Amino acid sequence: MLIRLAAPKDVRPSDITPESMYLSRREWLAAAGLTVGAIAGAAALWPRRASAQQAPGKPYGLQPDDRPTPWEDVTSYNNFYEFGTDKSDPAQEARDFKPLPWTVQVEGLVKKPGAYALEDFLKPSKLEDRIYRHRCVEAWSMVVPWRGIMLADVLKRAEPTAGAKYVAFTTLYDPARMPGQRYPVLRWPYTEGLRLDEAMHPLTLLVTGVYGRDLPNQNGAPLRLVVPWKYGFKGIKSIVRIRLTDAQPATAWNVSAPNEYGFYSNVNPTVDHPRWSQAKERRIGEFLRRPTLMFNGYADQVASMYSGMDLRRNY
Ligand SMILES: Nc1nc2c(c(=O)[nH]1)N[C@H]1C(S)=C(S)[C@@H](COP(=O)(O)O)O[C@H]1N2
Ligand SMILES: [Mo]
Repeated sequence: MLIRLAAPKDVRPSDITPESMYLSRREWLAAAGLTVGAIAGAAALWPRRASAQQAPGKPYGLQPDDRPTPWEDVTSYNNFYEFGTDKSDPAQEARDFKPLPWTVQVEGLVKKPGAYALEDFLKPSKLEDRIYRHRCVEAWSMVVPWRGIMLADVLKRAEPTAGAKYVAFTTLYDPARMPGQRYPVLRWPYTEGLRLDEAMHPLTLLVTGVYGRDLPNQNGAPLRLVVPWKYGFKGIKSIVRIRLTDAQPATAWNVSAPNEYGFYSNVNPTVDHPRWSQAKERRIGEFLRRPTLMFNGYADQVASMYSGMDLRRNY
């Protein structure tokens, strides 16, 4: 499906990317010695080199040959259908989106429901930098230095009642600000869900930043979910509502194509998508495809949550 949202706008003059904050002292000294002309040309190259070892954050589930994906790729190759269906659309079409002020509603089966300004929602929690693998259902992957808080922290504060079994998430619905919502590509607003134990897992993050900076709009500003052992579409962006429920919630991709996208969507190289294999993945920026790992490399931490479940049926 081809959707033209607007005439392509000029590319913004390239700002210094956040990765440049993590250049080594030697690289900074080298940079200082360069002429103005050389700096302009080299600016695009240094971040690529610097990102490999110097992204902020503690590595989680990484393999020895995993390197953080450059900032440029993380912020220009995106899925965010509210801003267009091409990978390059969100970076263009979301440029003028103003995420603040933002309100997050916590509701449903909790003792302490509430609507919070984003600052108040985040304040009691510890912000952490964590580098995670990121595997899209379309068989590409990245390694991303996220910044965020543990979803468990938010849920505990809301005090789920005994009947709470699932957590449902909803993206902002505002077609005036999210032009992709004027087209029936998915059922809007985008929704996602987790089982309560998955939501409480310490790896599950509510993300507010990438590379130590606030989330760019195209990555789901100002607040998105990241569940590193699941396909990327579980990572719902621009969240306005978190609802505790007793029944399994509807999810946008399951509603649109139930035979292709299930509720669980755990990364699983042995269960193919009906239209392609999930055995391998293309790491953005690399040429050869890599084998996909069970639970995206987080099996030690999460496999026990699914013991006794048929992962072929619960895809
Ligand atoms: N609201 C909303 N959230 C979304 C999507 C979307 O289209 N709308 N796309 C999902 C998909 S398919 C992926 S792979 C990730 C991509 O996140 P990234 O652009 O930060 O890599 O966001 C997910 N969250
Ligand atoms: Mo995806």
